[in-house]
Amino acid sequence: MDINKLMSELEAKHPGEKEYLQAVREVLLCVQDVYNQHPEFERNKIIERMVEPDRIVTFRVTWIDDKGEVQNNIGYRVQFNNAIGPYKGGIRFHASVNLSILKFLGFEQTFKNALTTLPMGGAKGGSDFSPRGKSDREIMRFCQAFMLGLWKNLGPDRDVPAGDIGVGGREVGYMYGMYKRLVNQHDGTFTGKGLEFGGSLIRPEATGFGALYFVQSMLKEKGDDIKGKTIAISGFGNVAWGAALKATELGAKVVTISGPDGYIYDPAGLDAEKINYMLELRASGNDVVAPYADKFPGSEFFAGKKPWERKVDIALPCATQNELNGDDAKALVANGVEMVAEVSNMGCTPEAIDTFIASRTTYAPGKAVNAGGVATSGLEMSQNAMHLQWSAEEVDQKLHTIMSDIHAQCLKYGVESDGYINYMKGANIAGFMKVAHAMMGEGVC
Ligand code: 2IT
Repeated sequence: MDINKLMSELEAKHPGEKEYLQAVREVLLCVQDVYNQHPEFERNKIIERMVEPDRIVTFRVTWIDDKGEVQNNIGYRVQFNNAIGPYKGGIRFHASVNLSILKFLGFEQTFKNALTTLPMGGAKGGSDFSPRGKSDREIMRFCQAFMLGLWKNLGPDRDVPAGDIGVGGREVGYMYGMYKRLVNQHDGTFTGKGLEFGGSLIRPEATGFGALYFVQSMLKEKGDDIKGKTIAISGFGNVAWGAALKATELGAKVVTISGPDGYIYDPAGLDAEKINYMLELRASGNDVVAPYADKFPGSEFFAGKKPWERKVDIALPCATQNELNGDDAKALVANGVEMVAEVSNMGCTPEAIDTFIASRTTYAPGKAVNAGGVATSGLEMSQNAMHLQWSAEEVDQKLHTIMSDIHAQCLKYGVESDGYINYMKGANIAGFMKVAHAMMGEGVC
């Protein structure tokens, strides 16, 4: 594999798609050695086929706001790879959404879904629509208009979307409701649905819970335990909430959360009331965390800053891509951080990852750490297909098993000669091998 040649060809074909090119480069660097041991991959142009999405659907989303004005947004669905199973992946509503971001997410999703052990291909969708400050009716009208553009490409064995940034249970409900009307079938296409209409117990918690189970596995591997550890979390959405909930339950102390406005430092640590308050902050639709400091004395708000300047044992980026850069990584390492687990997709920049690996800081990538979310989506699909509903205990137990299986896959391919576990390498190779073998088995098509 000639990475420089592959990358310059991709850059020429897709100029300026920086997040997509970043995600591809990371995977290529990790898999090149294994790839070179398989001349049949090269002969079948596996990598050239894998880095290109199967299909991209783009559509205009027109809706009417509360003032009666016509609004236009762009909708996308990137169906990346369905070698392993039907396309599966979330939908993101955020002003920053563009094709590069959705392609990087769809690409990552393909390997992540492979790691879950469940039969799911990779996809991602979304819109540049910003939910910030929108009324409930506006959100509903937007979701319905979005579905009008996308429904024909979906189906339980074709493509099953879910939530992501800006898309939670409410938005999934509005989209699924419209989809159901259009196809005249209640076929479960969408995960993260309400419990009354096919949703799975534990799905809202699953990304954060799964991440903490993965962190527990990593700590156990080092002969360590999570009890008493201090944790910096970024973000305050669904993922940060689930992570804070489980970390606290396991006896760790979460001392930060953050938003686009800055971060909160709460030396006393989050508790049940404070974690619930995250949901209130989110539901306000204002996308800010500053009010936390007014509500909980002893905590402090740092405007325009990121939580990575704090001395903590474990850092859990839970907000968005590239939220932790090289300087942030240096600050964390200088403060003696023991472990960094990306809960957001591609939460760390390449410079940050290099810093962690060079300093032998335990670091794990999003596609391993946050796979519990989509894994539980896979469990929701199974329940829908069987027309039944599992108990929370049953789902949680399966989630546990899947996360330790992912950890084992990382170990299989990620242990370096000095004993350092390179989780990035392990996760990328394990995910890649499964997709590559599936593609080989299905022939050149
Ligand atoms: O990034 C992700 O894995 C998700 N947003 C969840 C995808 C899913 O289909 O549950």
